[in-house]
Amino acid sequence: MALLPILCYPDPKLHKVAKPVQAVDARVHQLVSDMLETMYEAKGIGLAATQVDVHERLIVIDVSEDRQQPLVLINPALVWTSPETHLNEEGCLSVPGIYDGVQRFDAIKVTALDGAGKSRTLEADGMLAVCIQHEMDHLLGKVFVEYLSPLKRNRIKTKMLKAQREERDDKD
Ligand code: K1U
Ligand code: ZN
Repeated sequence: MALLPILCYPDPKLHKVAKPVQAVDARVHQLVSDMLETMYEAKGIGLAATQVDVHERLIVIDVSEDRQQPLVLINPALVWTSPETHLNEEGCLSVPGIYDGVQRFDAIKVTALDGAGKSRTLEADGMLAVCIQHEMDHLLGKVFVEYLSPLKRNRIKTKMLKAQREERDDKD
């Protein structure tokens, strides 16, 4: 197992579009294991492969209270969305310390391969539905701040760059 570095906004690599996973083999099992360890260590409820600079369609999620119910979605596809949407407070491990509202579908249906490569259909609502939509956006190269106004986004970009500069300077 290994902790993977998480890309931070506005890293341009966060905007790469992920390609389908070709085979759920030993390499993918290792990646899933490393991503779960990274997500739990960062206290996140989800993580997309894009965020660890792997541009393949793979996400891990755990929205459970006990943090013992990992969900692995490989090559996820949205097959149904509810007509209703609502505004949700979101955060992102790639944009630390920033939380804002994003409009998401209330309920969704997703098909994907699980960690064993088996085909699954998942119906989700609540936090799970929000998290799946947030992670699937990452696979398309979209970060949640892109739903915000250009003014807010530019402020966030400036704040992130300043924090990254200060972190680099502290290391020197
Ligand atoms: O993709 C990520 O960076 C993970 C992200 C997932 C997410 C959180 C909230 C709404 C949608 C998707 C996080 O886990 S951010 C950290 C976190 O644990 C959290 C933040 C706000 C609300 C709930 C959890
Ligand atoms: Zn995120």
